[in-house]
Amino acid sequence: APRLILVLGDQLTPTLSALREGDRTRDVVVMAEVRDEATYVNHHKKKIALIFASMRKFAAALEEDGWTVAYGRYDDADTARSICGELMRRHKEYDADGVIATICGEWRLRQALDDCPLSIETLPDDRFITPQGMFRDWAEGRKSLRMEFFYREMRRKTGLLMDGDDPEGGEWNYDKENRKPAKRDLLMPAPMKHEPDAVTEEVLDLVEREFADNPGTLRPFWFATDATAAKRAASKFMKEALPSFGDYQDAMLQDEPFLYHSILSIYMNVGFLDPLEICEQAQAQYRDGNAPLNATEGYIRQILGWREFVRGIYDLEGPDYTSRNHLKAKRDLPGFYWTAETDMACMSAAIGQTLEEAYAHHIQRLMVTGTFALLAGIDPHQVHEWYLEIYADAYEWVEAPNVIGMSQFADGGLVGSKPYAASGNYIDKMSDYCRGCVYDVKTRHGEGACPFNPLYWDFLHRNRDQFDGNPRMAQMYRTWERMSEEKRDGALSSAAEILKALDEGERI
Ligand code: FAD
Ligand code: DLZ
Ligand code: SF4
Repeated sequence: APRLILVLGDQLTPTLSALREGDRTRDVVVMAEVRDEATYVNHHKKKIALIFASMRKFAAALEEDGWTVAYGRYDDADTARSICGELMRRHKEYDADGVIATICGEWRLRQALDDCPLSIETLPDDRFITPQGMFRDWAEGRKSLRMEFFYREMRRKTGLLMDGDDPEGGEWNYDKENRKPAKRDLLMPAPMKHEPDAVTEEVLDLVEREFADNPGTLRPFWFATDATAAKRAASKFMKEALPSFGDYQDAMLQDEPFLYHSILSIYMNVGFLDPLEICEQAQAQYRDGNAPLNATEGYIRQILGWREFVRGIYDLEGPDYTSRNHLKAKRDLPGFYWTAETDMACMSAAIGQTLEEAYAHHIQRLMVTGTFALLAGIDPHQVHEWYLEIYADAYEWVEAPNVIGMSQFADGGLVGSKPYAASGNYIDKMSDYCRGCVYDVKTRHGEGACPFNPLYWDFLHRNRDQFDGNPRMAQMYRTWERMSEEKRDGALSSAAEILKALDEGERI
């Protein structure tokens, strides 16, 4: 009897462990567009379109390769509601002998498959650079888990940017060179945009019909939906944008959503691009003299370091990670996260492009929408759900450590050693948003003051018992102490007004 080989929407890799284990002359690949996956949060329309179109093309490619694929379409009445339901249906249909799966990324689905009344053999997901078990071994016995030390280990293990036993150029990390504000440039690179073909158009129509009320703009839709197109996008990035990736990594510019970023997370996360190969391509650009070391090291660190590190944290911490709330933040997420209707120019830009493109780059996610939610004391679970919904690259294993951990400090400092709290000054330094804003970034409180300013002090003040002993926060508290009482009171009462306005749904 055939075995069923499960391939999920973010497992679109021909060398997936479950496919390697299967026998194409006998086994049946099961793929399905199911309600449970499409609705466990209200995904951005572009995210659903990306996944469904990519799944359909991947299934067709498998068939061309000689596989039998049992594909359940979303609008087919016979398709089950859940992955387990679909496996059960196909099990009966093919009188199958068990299921082979590659472990899924999210705890939610891992648990659903554990509860599924079928015999499922689960294989490791070796598309990550870290071998299974290595992160756990590395983490064991350490008092704190810092990305930087894990990253060095990964550099040594892979030999990426190594000069014998030493890091290339003598330093492990060139981050301090990567903090330049960007300048407008007519030759700014752009991500490769792909015309939808007939398969994608059919999916776009489906999404328009079935997910009309989901957030985000569906068209124009330009994501790659197969590995060949994704690889072309990667080559374009390596040649055109990587050389400046380092310098402008933390910069933001009005109406420039992409700057020198790669826009490759969407393709790595569905399985089209291999993270190690992408790191090797970046290294080759450096070795060939096409990209400087600070750019190449910075880029490789994001993938070899951060991406692998957060995956390890997610697996280590388990399913309750997303309900952590170390700072006990309880406020509801403001409505403008879904509409971009706010007078704060930075927030309006970051949210607006997110709704349009299902994309924002790291500093926008971290230091604009993330920092605002942190300062305003928004319930981290609501913040987590927003990020999981709204970005085309969002799966819990990568999103949650970034949101719950890095951005909202809701894990109490596991991912980051201090909260990413900052006043408007940071945004002003790294962007041109403040010039076009109704608020004044230089005013600390009172009429017309940039909301980030009083909220920043209010955040420090109300969480003092949490951070007082943190040496990385000492400077901030000393500054607060040195402020006159009048200024401190001014900041706190301005913050109270802003928070009241948020609670009452007033425009800010
Ligand atoms: P580039 O800037 O070109 O970076 C290159 C690659 O490095 C990315 O493609 C990505 O694979 C990897 N990378 C960079 N930073 C991180 C990071 N912190 N964690 C993991 N991988 C990283 N990334 C996701 O893939 N999915 C998410 O849902 C997600 N949610 C985030 C939420 C918050 C609050 C924050 C602060 C970051 C989040 N990130 C997430 C990480 C990062 O912002 C995105 O990976 C990046 O913006 C994707 O765009 P890019 O491909 O142009 O990245
Ligand atoms: C995100 C997503 C969506 C929207 N739809 C599907 C789907 O219909 N079928 C499927 O197999 N996968 C989908 N996915 C990706 C899964 O949610 C993802 O594989 C799990 O969250 C495990 O990481
Ligand atoms: Fe954002 Fe404040 Fe600058 Fe306005 S002034 S763009 S709210 S940081």
